[in-house]
Amino acid sequence: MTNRLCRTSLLAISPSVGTAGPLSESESMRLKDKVAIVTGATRGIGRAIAVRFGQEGACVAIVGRDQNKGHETVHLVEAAGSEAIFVPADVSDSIQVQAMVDAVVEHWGHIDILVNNAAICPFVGFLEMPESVWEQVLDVNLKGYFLCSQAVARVMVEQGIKGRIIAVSSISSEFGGSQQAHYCASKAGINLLIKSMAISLGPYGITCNAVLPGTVETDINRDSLSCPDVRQYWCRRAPLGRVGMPEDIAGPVLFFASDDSAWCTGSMLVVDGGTSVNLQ
Ligand code: RM4
Repeated sequence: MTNRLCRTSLLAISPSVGTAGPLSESESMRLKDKVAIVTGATRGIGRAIAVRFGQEGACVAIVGRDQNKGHETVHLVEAAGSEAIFVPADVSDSIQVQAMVDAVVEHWGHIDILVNNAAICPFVGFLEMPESVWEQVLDVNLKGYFLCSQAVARVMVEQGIKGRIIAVSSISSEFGGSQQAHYCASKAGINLLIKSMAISLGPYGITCNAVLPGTVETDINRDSLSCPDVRQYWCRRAPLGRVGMPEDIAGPVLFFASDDSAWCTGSMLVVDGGTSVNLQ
């Protein structure tokens, strides 16, 4: 009797629990029928997130500037069993961002999840850094996250959707880098942007969280990781003994996109193989 009561109350709390026994494939999909936007999804971490979301049943808008690579990601999401569209946009341009959000709403009717991921990092020393490069990095990385979040949050609030906004930040938001003062500053700004948004959007049931990756095998890091000494350095620094793969970041982002993180907002989740706790 106690057990039955327990189960009844569990079912009442969580409609997704369903019947006892193993979940069917569609029931176990954590983002079934959700609509997600992933910026910078033409490659790297963004692409891995888009594919993972597709595997979990989400319809995914692939946002980026490279049409060929964007369509490649669309096909990967489709091969994972879901729907995707490529929506070209430069996230640092408010007109293009609004057009992108309008296109997603027109296509699928609503937006449940936004993953801010599009970012650049042209490595350059502080003393040599031109003002234009500083501005470009801050525009794409920080202003881009603001513009996309604001445009998507306005739709979520208007439609009464208790959505999820996730930022791919970086451990560079907490630690400096000699060749990336602009990038570190932009990522630190992203963390406080997300925390502030968590406060503003919490009353609407919208959660805002950040994932902070360490060094990941992507195009941004390709040149530096092609140097065996640099690669070895990062592998030694990480207690888990390796650099990250884009797929290592997709799981933690999925957590913040899913109902499993219902009571998380303003959270900063470091995903770096332990690199940043290994200082001594
Ligand atoms: C990462 C991490 C790496 C850096 C890249 C660009 O998040 O901080 O060390 O090379 O960003």
